Amino acid sequence: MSQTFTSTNPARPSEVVATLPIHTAADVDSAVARATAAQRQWSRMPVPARAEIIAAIGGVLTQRKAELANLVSREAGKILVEAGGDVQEAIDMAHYIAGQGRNAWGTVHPCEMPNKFGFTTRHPVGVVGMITPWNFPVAIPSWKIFPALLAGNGVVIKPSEFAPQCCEEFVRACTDAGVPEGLLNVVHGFGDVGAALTVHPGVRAISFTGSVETGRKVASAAMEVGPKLVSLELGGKNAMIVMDDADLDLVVDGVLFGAFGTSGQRCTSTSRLVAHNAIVNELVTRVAERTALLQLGDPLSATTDIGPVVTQHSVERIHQMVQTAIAEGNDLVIGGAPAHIDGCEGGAFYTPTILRDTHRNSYITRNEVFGPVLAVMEIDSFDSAIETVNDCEYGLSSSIYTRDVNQAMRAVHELDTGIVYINAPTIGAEIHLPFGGNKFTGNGYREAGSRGLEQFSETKSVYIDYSGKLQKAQIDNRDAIA
Ligand code: UN1
Repeated sequence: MSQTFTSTNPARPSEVVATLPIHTAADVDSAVARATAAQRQWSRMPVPARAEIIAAIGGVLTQRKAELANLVSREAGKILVEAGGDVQEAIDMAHYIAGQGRNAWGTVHPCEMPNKFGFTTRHPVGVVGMITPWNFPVAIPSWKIFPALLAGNGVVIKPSEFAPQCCEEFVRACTDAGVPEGLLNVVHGFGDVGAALTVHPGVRAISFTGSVETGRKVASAAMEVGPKLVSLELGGKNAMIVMDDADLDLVVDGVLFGAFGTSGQRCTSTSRLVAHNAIVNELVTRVAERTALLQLGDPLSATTDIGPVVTQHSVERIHQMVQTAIAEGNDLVIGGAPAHIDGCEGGAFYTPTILRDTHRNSYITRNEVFGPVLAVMEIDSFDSAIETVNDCEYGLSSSIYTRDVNQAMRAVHELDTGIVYINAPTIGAEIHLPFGGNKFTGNGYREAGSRGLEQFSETKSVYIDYSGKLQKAQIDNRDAIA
């Protein structure tokens, strides 16, 4: 009988959501063996046939959307509309990836010499190991699992111990829709299970989403035993620029959603507000007024705007970071305290928090909080805004509010982030565009969109010579021309 652990409701920790096994390295071994055995057959199926199964998963998820959203809300603490969005993102991903199964699978190229041409095609890597976070417990597994399956791989996924049941139910939807037995496996537990998966010789690619600290360990451990493809999707310290010509009504709505949506626990959450000094006072006043009206509470209740953060430990960490900012001289505008909610005993609630007078070297503008905390910085020009945003070790998402199209387009070129929004907050990426970032945010891969298959497939370049003679590249064609 294996040992077990429980996942609990962040809003009411006494409520156990699920009890799951703590898997061991031996369980990881069997999961990889099952995936390896099933992958052979799967990789021989035509890509459009694999795509049809992924489309069917989209159908099952659609039928189960309400039920799954309820689980996401109870296990990850998201308010219901956002929990529905999490599931919807996986549905969108299923249909997008299914479509890619009937799309180009490579490129065709003319060759240097007559009667010869070249093309590229994709091949599966084999078995892919995935380590996923709790903050998008359905969407993020879908970004990884669907392209990995389409590319012809087997999968072993280790979800976060804080949202394991969401992954279980997601994988159940996949197998109910026709994913063959053994191809897609879940292992549960803590860091040592992720570590066993990372270094497993049968795992040819590792796809990790989480903190920079763990990402570093995953990458170095994987490369020690490599060769492996390692794709990392790590932190962010996303900034929103507000210029003096911005539509402030629009900005206020955008700040509230970007900074406090999902309790600030998206990799893409707006955590720096880089505001022009001509409008900063009015903007902060208006955002603070609206923040004061936000209802913190049970995420299952329709009147709640902001749910809990993931754990009590997270509350303590966030509070510690806010205290450090205040001790450094930053001005607390609103929030800055854990909260108690009636009917949610022991719930992990933190009040939405705004800090002012922060600058480029402040602790709070350089470190990812992963909670509802916004640091306001003042700038006096477009150039200083860009410099301020780019002076950061992360490069995931950024945004600019301006009515000046020239300024907006310059920002697109100059912001050093993988995602840029114009007149919208830093969150809300759609799955048919590549998702990911620069600098410490990742290692060059992108998830979803046209590049989503890259981390799960190898490109093969093929040359076909039908001239019936030996043709020497770089040599014969030159002779012919001379
Ligand atoms: C994440 O925070 O890890 O762009 C993913 C967004 C969502 C995905 C966020 N569609 O905000």
